[in-house]
Amino acid sequence: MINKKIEKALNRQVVLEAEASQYYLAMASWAENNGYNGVAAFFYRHSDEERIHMLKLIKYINERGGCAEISALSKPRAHFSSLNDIFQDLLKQEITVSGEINDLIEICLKEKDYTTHNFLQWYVAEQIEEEALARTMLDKLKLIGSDKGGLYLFDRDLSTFQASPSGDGNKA
Ligand code: OFO
Repeated sequence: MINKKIEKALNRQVVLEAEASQYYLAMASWAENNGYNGVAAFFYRHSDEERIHMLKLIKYINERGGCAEISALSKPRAHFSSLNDIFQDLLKQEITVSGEINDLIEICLKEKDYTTHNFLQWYVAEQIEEEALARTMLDKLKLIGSDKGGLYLFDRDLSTFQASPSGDGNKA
């Protein structure tokens, strides 16, 4: 059984994962409307993965005797100036989520909730992967610069690129 502090902290994480899913959906839509269909496919998949992360939390809260809350979400940013802009935002978002996961881990330790602490290790590993991925994409874009051929290939490669190899939430 989780205590109220843990329940509240986990419910906050539900919101963050849901918002991440919405942010990436907005990024996918922008990319699709700007001719980057590969980047759009990447963000549509990433958005789905974040939703799975959210669902995993909801099920955990309920299974452990808590009550998962479904909250209103903030409106995501809809316009971006470039692919670099979008991937900068992706990195920023993932860094924020990593920080929140670390805070959650700290609360678990304070509350001596080792079961939730253990459950959250999957999220810790996931965040490391996702931050690294965003940095790799930014490095690639830096190399490409304004080369149109390079941007074409970048977009094409992303159409089949898995946002996170373990991001389906089922391999935890
Ligand atoms: Fe939910 O994995 Fe990133 O945010």
